[in-house]
Formats: sequence, structure tokens, C-alpha cells
Amino acid sequence: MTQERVHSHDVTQAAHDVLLERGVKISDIAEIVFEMQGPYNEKLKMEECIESVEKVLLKREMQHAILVAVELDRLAEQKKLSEPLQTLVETDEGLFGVDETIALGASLGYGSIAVTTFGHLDKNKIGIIEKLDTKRGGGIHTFLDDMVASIAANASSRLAHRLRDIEENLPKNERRIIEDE
Ligand SMILES: [Ca+2]
Repeated sequence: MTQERVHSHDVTQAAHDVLLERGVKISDIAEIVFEMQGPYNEKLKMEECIESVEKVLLKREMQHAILVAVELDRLAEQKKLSEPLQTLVETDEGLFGVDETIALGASLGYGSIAVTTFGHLDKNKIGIIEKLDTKRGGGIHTFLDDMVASIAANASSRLAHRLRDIEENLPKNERRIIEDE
């Protein structure tokens, strides 16, 4: 039996939709990127951070990880997970690290800046990550807070590499545009 393949446009749209539905706007993630990269580039503009987040969200691996993360959070909210997983996810049990593992895995393709930035954001939850982590406004976001950290970390890394390329006046075709690799 051959199943019809899901079109990548549908996956891209779904990843954007679930983030919004769960209260995460692209600008929320871009603000974190700005905070991470601003100290290294005084000319950094918010639009560049937004663009970088949008590019990261075009990556298929990211989209899949986002969909898995949000689905698990939603199932936990609906009490549809089996025990003991239901309680582990619902209570965001301290030693339950699968949420971080999935998010960290999604950052590996963006190099060491992404990995170290993810570690920083995991410890110092800022902006929307803190809001999700402290469950302000209700809902379970055990997986989503880490995914947002991963998206922000990847967008930060991508931006750092691009800005260096631009600083060095590399011609466009030589710029290491990570999403094209
Ligand atoms: Ca978490």
C-alpha cells in the first residue's frame, strides 16, 4: 500500500500554525535572538533576527521536531499519554530530559554556536521561554519551551555566521548560508 506523501508546504504551514496556536510568535523568538546576538553586533536589526527565525523554520528537521514536541504537550494536556509518561510530562519532572534531547538534537545541524546558545537558554530561560516554562497562562509546554530555545539558538548561530561573511565582504555565492548546505 502506498500512502500519499505529505507535501512539504503543508508541513511548513503546520509547523507555523502550531507555534501560533501555542502562543509563540516569530517575533517572540526573534527577540531572544536579538538578545543573544545583539552584544556581538551593535548594528543588528530586529528584521534580521526575524528573517533568521523564518529561515530556521523552513528546515524540515525543525518542522518535524516542532510537530512532535507540540503533539506530546497537547496529548499530555488531554491526559492521553500512558502512565507513568503522563505524569512525567505533565509535571515536567526534573530528571525527564527527553524534551531537551529532542531540542538539542534539532540544534546539532547549526554548529557549536547553536549548541552553546541552546545550553545558555536552557539554563537562563528568557522571554517567551520563561513564560512557557513557568506555565503562565496555563497549558503544558514541557516540550515546547525547549523547542523554542532550539529555534532561537539556531537562528542566532545562523546569524553569527552570516554576519561574519558579510563583514568579510564575501561575494553572495561564497557566503555560508547554512540553510542551503
Ligand atoms: Ca522543558
